[in-house]
Amino acid sequence: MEVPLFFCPAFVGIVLFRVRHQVSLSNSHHKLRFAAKNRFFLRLENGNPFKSIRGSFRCSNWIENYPTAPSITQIADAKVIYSVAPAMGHNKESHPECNSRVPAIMNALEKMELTPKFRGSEIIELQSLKPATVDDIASVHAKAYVSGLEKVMDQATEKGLIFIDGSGPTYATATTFQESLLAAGAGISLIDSVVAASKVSHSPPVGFALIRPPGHHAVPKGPMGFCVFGNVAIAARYAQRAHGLKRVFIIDFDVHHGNGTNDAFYDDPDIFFLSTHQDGSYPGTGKIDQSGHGAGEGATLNLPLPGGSGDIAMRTVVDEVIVPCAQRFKPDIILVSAGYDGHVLDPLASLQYTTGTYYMLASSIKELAKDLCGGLCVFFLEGGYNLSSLSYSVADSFHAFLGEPTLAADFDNPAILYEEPSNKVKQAIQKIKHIHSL
Ligand SMILES: *[C@@H]1O[C@H](CO)[C@@H](O)[C@H](O)[C@H]1NC(C)=O
Ligand SMILES: CC(=O)N[C@H]1CO[C@H](CO)[C@@H](O)[C@@H]1O
Ligand SMILES: [Zn+2]
Repeated sequence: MEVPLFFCPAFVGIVLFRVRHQVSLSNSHHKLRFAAKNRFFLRLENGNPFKSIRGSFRCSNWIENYPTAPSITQIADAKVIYSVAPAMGHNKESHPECNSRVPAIMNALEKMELTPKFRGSEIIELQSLKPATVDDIASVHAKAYVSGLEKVMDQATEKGLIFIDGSGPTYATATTFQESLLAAGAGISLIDSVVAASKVSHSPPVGFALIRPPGHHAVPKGPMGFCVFGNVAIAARYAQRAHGLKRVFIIDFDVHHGNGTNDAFYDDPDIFFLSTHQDGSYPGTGKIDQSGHGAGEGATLNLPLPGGSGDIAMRTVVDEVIVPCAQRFKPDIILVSAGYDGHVLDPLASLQYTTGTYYMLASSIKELAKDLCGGLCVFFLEGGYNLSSLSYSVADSFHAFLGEPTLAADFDNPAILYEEPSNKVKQAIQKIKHIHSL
């Protein structure tokens, strides 16, 4: 295999080069083969490979000329800033968490004219991404896990694909370690950008990290449920450490419970974790009475919603739970674990959110950040496994960030919806309001 990305100490200064990434792997049982069509564009500077790489990564469809990094004024004038880390080498055939997810989103953004090419200064793609450092990752995960994962990369290279023990099956390939560092780094870079923009503007752009592998199930001591590193949790710690943003409010609307994020901050009063998820879905954690521990008592809110809950339920949750809870907490920044697997068309769960629900969430959370923390807000891609509902929902979230009307009516088919379990939803909301005195 050929991944000549990280060992070019001879390059001095900044060099732009292109690599065709091609891997073919086999073991005695299966032959695994793929030739990722993506190309890596890396700028290498002299020195330690891990510290010196500024890798900007794009899939071949969107290759254009590279402008120099946007200035702070340019970022401050934008309404959306996104980063792309699609982890093309981290893939398993017919696995829902596959490498076509981010390209599908990019195609939809392109088709709906929601890229910088069509929107000029309103939408910026952050192209100079740094992988997260081991220290960044170790702010959330055990160092032994990080070094252990790096070590098993040899085995993954040899076998093509491995499953990591005890991880509620999470696969790894030869590139998983590096690509997971890049995903976490793509989130961190957005934190830097929106914070810098907020110093010169009262309405900095909303950030969106279009990254994988996802992160919210990854627990401090290991990977779990398709997730390798807790991207949102790592970004929360980074925001505190690098920018003095002490109080972080994390909203997780993925259909599954973000148990990794939950565990990372369970006894931390400064990081509020609020998760809505389908009751009884993977991994079965996030019960309504799990509300934090010790000094962090009350700074975790878990709201399991009954199967079939949809747009009406989520609108009520926003008004009666998310908004009052954030207002009371008074965050310095809002981070979002944005999973799109609660969509009615998603194959992995059975909630009934629609494109319109995701537009409403994006728009409400953006307003909340504007009211409470100078507009500081970054979304992180988590789940979402129907490529079309995933990509249209992300695109319509962009419309919300731009302050433009929703196009949900073009995508949503009300005929496939059935009646929401409104009594059960009402009971769950009453109960959570009681537990958290909302
Ligand atoms: C995704 O949604 C489309 C409708 O937009 C549907 O035709 C397709 O079967 C769905 N795919 C999966 C994997 O659920
Ligand atoms: C909140 C919670 O129950 N978290 C669990 C997430 O999964 C890990 C690994 O199985 C458990 O150790 C945690 O207790
Ligand atoms: Zn999920």
